[in-house]
Amino acid sequence: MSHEFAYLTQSGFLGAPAALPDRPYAIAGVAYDGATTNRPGARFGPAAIRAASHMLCDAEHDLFGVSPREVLTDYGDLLTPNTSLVAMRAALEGQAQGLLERHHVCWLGGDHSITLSLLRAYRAALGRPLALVHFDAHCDTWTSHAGEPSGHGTWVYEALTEGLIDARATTQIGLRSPGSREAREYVRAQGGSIFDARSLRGMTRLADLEPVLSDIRERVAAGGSPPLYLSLDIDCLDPGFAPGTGTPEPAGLLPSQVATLLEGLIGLPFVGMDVVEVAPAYDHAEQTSQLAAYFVWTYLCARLATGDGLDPPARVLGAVLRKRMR
Ligand SMILES: [Mn+2]
Repeated sequence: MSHEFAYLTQSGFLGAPAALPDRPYAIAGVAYDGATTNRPGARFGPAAIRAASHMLCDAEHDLFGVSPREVLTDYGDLLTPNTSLVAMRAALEGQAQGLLERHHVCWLGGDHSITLSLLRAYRAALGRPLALVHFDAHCDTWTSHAGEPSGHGTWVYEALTEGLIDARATTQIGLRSPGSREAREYVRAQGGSIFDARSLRGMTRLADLEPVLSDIRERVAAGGSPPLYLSLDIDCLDPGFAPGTGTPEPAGLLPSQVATLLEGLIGLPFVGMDVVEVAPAYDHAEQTSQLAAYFVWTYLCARLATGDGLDPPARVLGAVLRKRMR
């Protein structure tokens, strides 16, 4: 059976087959949107991102020259109730830990509240705080969710408070939403780094964006190379490119800026990533889900091409992967 035919008959991300425990990389959906503050619908994000990924065909990357198709499996959407945030988290954290101990996982949201559960699972599995690269229009360091303790805009604050991430090894990119200065600059006040959207206007070449990449590299090195997690809220992009999201903020990043940064983030100890807040009901021509799929694919190809991200917790030997790449 040719790959092309197999791809047409598989519904997983990039046509990946379901639930193969020996494959090093995995996709898992978290179809929860009960913690959104504005427009709901991100529960349909994972399905839309998977469908959009099929546009990438054989998935061979034009820069990295690799395809993740033969090393990828897709677990579908995890069994999480849409009843309450507490119930979702209780269901998600155990499933997430089981998957991330076996695979290098890309998680498809869902709203951004899922990331706190994922970071808790990584922190428990790894035994140390993580470094974080966080693309978003929003700081997500608010201390309450309309009077409740947790929502989709509080997870960075909670992750810092719980010691899940190392503030000095945390970088936020694309921030621009309204909010108090205290919330917007919280990560910087804790010792982390913020490249807001205004500071990146007009910076489209790799050379322009090199200071962002250098800052991340220096922070990870200074922290003793902690495991690095990428959380990519699709609303980091300008809504002209990515309208299909719950809390759009004008004057955002360009897709090419995000792609350049993802391509440049090689040689770093990544352990996983998520892309969140894709809400297909507000999308046009599937452009938001296509960008989300493109970014997950870019991330996977960067890891695969460079051998990043094969350290624990993924119980996968680099030799297995290199054999598959030959
Ligand atoms: Mn956001």
